[in-house]
Amino acid sequence: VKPFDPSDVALDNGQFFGFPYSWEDSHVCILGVPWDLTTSYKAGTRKGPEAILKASRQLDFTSPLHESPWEIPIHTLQQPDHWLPWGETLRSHAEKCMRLYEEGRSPPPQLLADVNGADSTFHEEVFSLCRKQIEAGKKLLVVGGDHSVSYGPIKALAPLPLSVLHIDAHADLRVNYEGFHHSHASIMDRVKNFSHVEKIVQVGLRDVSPSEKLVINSSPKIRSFFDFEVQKRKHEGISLQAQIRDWIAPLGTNVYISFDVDGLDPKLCPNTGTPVPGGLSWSEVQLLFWELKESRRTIVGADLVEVAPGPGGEDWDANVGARLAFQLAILLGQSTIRSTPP
Ligand SMILES: [Mn+2]
Repeated sequence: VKPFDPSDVALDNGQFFGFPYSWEDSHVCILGVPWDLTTSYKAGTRKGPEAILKASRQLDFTSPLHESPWEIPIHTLQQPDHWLPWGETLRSHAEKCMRLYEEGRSPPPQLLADVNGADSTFHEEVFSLCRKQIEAGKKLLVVGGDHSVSYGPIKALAPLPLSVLHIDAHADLRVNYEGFHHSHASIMDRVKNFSHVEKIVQVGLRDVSPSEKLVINSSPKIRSFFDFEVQKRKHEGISLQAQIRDWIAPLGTNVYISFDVDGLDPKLCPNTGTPVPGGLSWSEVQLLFWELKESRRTIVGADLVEVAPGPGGEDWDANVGARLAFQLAILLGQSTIRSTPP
């Protein structure tokens, strides 16, 4: 076998970035979770993992975050074959429920209960798979899928005390959005209720409901940095670097990054489920990653969600997603678990 050459053409070997590392040798594992049952506006994020995997072979492997990131043993896990067809069948039932809600009617309780039951079974399956990886000492990057897929990997890190850095246009703090227990729009409500999650820091927010605003204002676990406030402070002369340090300050030693791509400017993710104008620019996210590394927090897990290819298979969103996935994997690979606070 030829040794891995990071300047050579990437292999189509089923692994993210065409990396050659086996599970046994890996420190970081990537799991694609092609699931988007409850995406209310535009579906397609279930096609995210495959599109990102494909785009990831075009990357160049230098990064300000690491001297030789291609040497980080990153392995791609085989995702169970039944996930995609299962999700597609369930999605048709979920869509029926959503249509009825939009017409101001309620779906048959049994239909909704069936969708929620199967959805919960699925997320527990993701959890078990994640748990196995964590017990084997692997750091895990989950690639969605809609934002509901964060449930398994965050739950699987218990009882490790966690701070969640949540990058998103939305607060995702709705309780049971549209009757779905595992809605993408209520994932942070679920996460907030995990006892091992000590803090949630939200960045990029700009589409928040009045009820979510009440939750933010009344929950000591949550610190939210609204996009408008960030831009306003920038114009008042407070540097983004100073502001990013304010975002990182409330985070404890162990940080989980939950990255909804719609936290970014929608020109970087035009096909995501619920795009919103405004948001972080590409260079702002690079600075955030840099400051996170400099902060010496331990990145214990991460997910990248809501990336969707275009309806005709356009790969721009996946191209951006692959670069984000690479940087998240580097952040996971370069921090080791430490017992002392930063
Ligand atoms: Mn979002």
